[in-house]
Amino acid sequence: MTKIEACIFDLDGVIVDTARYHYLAWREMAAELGFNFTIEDNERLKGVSRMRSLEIMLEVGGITLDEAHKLELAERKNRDYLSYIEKMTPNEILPGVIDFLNSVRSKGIKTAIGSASKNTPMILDKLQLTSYFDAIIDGNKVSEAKPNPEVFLKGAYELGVSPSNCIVFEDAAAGVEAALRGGMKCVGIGQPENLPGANLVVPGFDHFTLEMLHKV
Ligand code: B16
Ligand code: MG
Repeated sequence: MTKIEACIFDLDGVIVDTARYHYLAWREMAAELGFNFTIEDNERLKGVSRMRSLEIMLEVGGITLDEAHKLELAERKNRDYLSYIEKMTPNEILPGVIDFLNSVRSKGIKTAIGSASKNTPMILDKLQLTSYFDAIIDGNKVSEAKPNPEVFLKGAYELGVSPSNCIVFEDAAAGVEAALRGGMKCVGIGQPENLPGANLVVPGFDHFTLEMLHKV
């Protein structure tokens, strides 16, 4: 049995459902560009960087643009996304998250965020969750996107815990792969068919307890 000393949480889709706001902003942009961007297409954007998300969205529409134009669109999408995020409140924290954070922290298990999002500090602030984490690694601190394990390895390093004693919670296939490549265990949040390789998949934290942590 592995001794779990740290829990590392992805943000979007694990702590809060920001995926729907990302989707609304990308869908509006696709509509302006003249094509339909479906909720199924949006699955491919989960866990990947802003620029890579734009490239996938343009690929779906069969559109090729130069770098300058892509940068402009990525910035515009982020402004639209932020207009949704600005209105977020702690009520949007996903069910069971606060109880789980409190229970692991009360046992001395460290907690970190490992997210691709450059908006992580603002989102945690809106949710009033910043103080629940001993380390916050986000898209501003990494150079390699998931499935590269950099974001989680930096989290383990900042916490002072060996990767083999960490467990990652992820809602995206790229994130599960990143955790496993980093030598960590991974609990998938969502549907098993979207999260191949995860050691366990649950629909959300209201289906996961402290007791289950040591059995993963
Ligand atoms: P931003 P996570 C990821 O966050 C999202 O899943 C992904 O859809 C998004 O493109 C990425 O953050 C970048 O977000 O535009 O806010 O920097 O799931 O790794 O917490
Ligand atoms: Mg995610």
